[in-house]
Amino acid sequence: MLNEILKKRNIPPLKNREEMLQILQQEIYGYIPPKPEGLSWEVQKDYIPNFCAGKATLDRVILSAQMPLGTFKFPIYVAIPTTDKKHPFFVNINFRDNIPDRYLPSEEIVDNGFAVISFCYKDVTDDNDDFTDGLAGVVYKDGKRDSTSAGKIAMWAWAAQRAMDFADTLDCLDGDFSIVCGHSRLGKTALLAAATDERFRFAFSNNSGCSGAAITRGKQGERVADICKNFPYWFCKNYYKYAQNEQKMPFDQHFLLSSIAPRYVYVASAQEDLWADPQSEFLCCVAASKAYEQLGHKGFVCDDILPHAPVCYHDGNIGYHLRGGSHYFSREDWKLFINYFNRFYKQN
Ligand code: GTR
Repeated sequence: MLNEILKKRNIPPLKNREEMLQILQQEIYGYIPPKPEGLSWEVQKDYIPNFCAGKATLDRVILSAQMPLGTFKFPIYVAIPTTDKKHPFFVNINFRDNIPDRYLPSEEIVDNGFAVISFCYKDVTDDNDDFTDGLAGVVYKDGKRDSTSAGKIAMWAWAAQRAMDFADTLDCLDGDFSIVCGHSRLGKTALLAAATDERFRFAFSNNSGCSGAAITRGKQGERVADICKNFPYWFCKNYYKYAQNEQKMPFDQHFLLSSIAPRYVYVASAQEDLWADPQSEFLCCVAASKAYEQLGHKGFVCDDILPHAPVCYHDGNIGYHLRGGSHYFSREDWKLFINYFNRFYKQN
């Protein structure tokens, strides 16, 4: 049944990872800015003393990246459980710099044994069409970009990769169990960060929808024309040509999930989030499964029916859940992802 539904969507066949990454960057997000020529940092220890009743430490770390047109600095927040072991960890791209935040239940996460490195996306570059602000200012001369230059999503993804550079230097973190995550526009960002950086072992995208984890062709709610009208600066300029012209896209969003294979990718949907379209997010998992199977892994293991909340598919390297309720990064999403993660943690 699912194959029949997908066939009607008329999505292009998968290609090899390198080709898909080129297409995704060239046609949707723009090329991620270059790695910095140098990265240094300054640690502000115990930024919040007695964090989580003393179960963790919280430092604020200012990263300084040397970029083509100057040095760019932004803060990250590093919460590490005080237990003496190597911790799996999240790199969380957040809407705000609150710690904890309504989308980031730090104490529950720490209680489950994870460290969390988070940053506020607007500390990287503003969520608007100003390409002179923050990171954009040290990448583009006078804010001018061409058809394949990074949009803002690619810049936020770059920042997640710099947070990973810092994580790589910490002995108390278990580099084999890193997760990049975000919600909505930042869920799209988390997927792109993982697709283009193999150091992320897991990607967890919550309600990422259009131009994220949802198949575009035949989608309900937001389409390329909507997102390019409302948020053109999230993408490269090439993407605009597909507004009202999606059949011409030489890709669909299953390229994004497939570029993460054989690493783990988790797609979380919400029943009432029709703008994101849970069914199209689910179908994207189905369509990406082949990339995993070709690499000898379990891809997406699900029943041959469209999902109804509540449902979890946690058996394969692609995980999925559909919960009740609306567009939100809820504790339930975190809990279900952690259940999924724990099935694979330390197994290999
Ligand atoms: C919406 C946008 C979505 C989603 C969301 C968000 O307005 O249409 O694609 O990303 O914003 O990030 O909250």
